[in-house]
Amino acid sequence: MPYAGLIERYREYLPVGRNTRIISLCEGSTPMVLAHNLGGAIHPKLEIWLKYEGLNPTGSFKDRGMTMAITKAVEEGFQAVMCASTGNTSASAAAYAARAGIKCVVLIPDGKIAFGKLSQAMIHGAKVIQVKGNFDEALTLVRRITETQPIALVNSINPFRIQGQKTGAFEIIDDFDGIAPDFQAMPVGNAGNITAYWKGYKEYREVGKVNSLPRMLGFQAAGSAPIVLGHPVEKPQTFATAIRIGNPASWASAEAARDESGGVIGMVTDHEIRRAYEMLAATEGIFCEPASASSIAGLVKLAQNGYFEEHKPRTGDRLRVVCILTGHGLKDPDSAIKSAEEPVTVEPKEEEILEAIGLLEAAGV
Ligand code: AN7
Repeated sequence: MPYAGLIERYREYLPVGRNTRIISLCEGSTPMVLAHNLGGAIHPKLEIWLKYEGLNPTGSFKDRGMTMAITKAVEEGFQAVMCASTGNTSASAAAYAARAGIKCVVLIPDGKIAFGKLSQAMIHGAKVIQVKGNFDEALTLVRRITETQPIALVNSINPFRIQGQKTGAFEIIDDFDGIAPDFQAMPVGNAGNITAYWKGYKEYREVGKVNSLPRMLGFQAAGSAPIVLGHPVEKPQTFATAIRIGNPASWASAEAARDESGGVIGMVTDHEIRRAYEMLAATEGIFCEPASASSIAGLVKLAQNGYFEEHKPRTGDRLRVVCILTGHGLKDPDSAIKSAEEPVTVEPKEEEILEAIGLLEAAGV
């Protein structure tokens, strides 16, 4: 049978019954790409693997949680779901709700979500409401409304979201034949995903699928770094709009993941994120969205600060790092176009094209 999505793959670890109607778009089982150009350049001791979550059906890791959240909302009899979102959650919720045949309402910060994500929520038929405020304010409203209305909340405070997203950790362990990477690096926004991965790793250890656990490395954007600063950020800023979040709902469990794993939650500037974003695209052929590149930017920063010197590889002679590239670059074409060189425009003539690519003399024209 064709691949049927992550609930089928990891059914025994998920709260679904034999008769549960699974709402799936065949998410999960994403590629793990070895960053053979970038790895050594960041630090010779590192072997960096890129878990390309942008290849999920709606282009982000949110689909892992959404297949579970929508499956359970339908099972519980809900006719509508709702979320606040910096973009990807709304795209995913809209798609899975469409597939389930239920309504979806999304609250997004006015003007602060990437265009690809907005287009997804719209085309899948969600009711899109732009709030003149930030994500944190929108989430507060969604929490309040779903407490009294017959609408299921599908943000990551919904425990089924975390259940679905923990399968990312299972896949990593399965890909490496039961050996945990030394480190896992990822962006941190509302902190659901770091919570979910850590839960997944620990559960896999409990059932004997793995003996050791990775150190969790989470990265926030410097303008939106509440966990690093130790207090909420009232007006979060960053061009990586996916993680423009000032008061993460899963703050405490993100700190627990960091502390229990002996990891780090750090911050990276927009400039550092942009460099990492460009480097990944230019040297590995991997196009992720800006927020996702913060994981690479964070590794660069830790390497520069000598962080990896104090650690010994679990296996082999290099430290194995898995970077979670949470969203696809096509989500945010505006950021790519702003980052890269502008195309040239020429007349439809051979010599103009040869000149544009610097081959005019070589061609002897
Ligand atoms: C590409 O869509 O919060 O720390 O509303 O889209 O689990 O929040 C997105 C977050 C990282 C951070 N990378 O994950 C939303 C939303 C991408 C993201 C994060 C998000 P969490």
